[in-house]
Amino acid sequence: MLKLLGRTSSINVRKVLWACQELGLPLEREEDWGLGFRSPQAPAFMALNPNAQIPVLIDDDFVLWESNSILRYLANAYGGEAVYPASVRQRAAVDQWMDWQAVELNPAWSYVFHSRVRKHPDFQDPAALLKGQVRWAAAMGILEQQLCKTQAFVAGEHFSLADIVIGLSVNRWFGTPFEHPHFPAIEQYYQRLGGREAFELYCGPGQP
Ligand SMILES: N[C@@H](CCC(=O)N[C@@H](CS)C(=O)NCC(=O)O)C(=O)O
Repeated sequence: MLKLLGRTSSINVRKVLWACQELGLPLEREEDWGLGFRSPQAPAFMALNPNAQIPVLIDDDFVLWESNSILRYLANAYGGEAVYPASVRQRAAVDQWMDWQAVELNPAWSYVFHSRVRKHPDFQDPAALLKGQVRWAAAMGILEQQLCKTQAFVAGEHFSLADIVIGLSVNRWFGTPFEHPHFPAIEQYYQRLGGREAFELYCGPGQP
């Protein structure tokens, strides 16, 4: 049985939950790790992930961290070709958008999210907040262009792992209160994802 460590309020934990739902994989979850629960700095947790971060996946004696790597592992190990295509180029496109989410988009929202959602006292500088909003919107502008091209999903006409990580990121965009620029293709994409069962479970009000 697959086991997942991490609180469901974490966007990175919800990536794994969404992927398991798409792949029809049963999952046992240890809720009480992360912000508001047991600290991932605990030696028992750090023995699993030295970064002291959630999520961590345990599959028998195999331990894996980094949410996007976990998604790729699940698709590779459990017949996920429908969401992680075998074709080298199609797969590379999925990887590209997953990596972009992790290294470009995720850092772009950091200040605004900590300020407006977490309401962290260290993230309340108005100039830095404005700068963060501009940076986040610029990254979302890149996504808008891509969705204008595909008119469907992030890496093309079919739903893929990239849509799990980008879908949750778009959900965070709409769930973070500030004046958003209007991105029609992203709005349509968000509605398109709304037809999926996992989206109803892991996105939406109260789960930015
Ligand atoms: N690159 C990592 C980032 C993981 C990450 O930032 N996890 C956050 C939650 S989203 C965390 O562990 N926060 C500390 C905590 O909840 O105590 C991944 O994608 O798995």
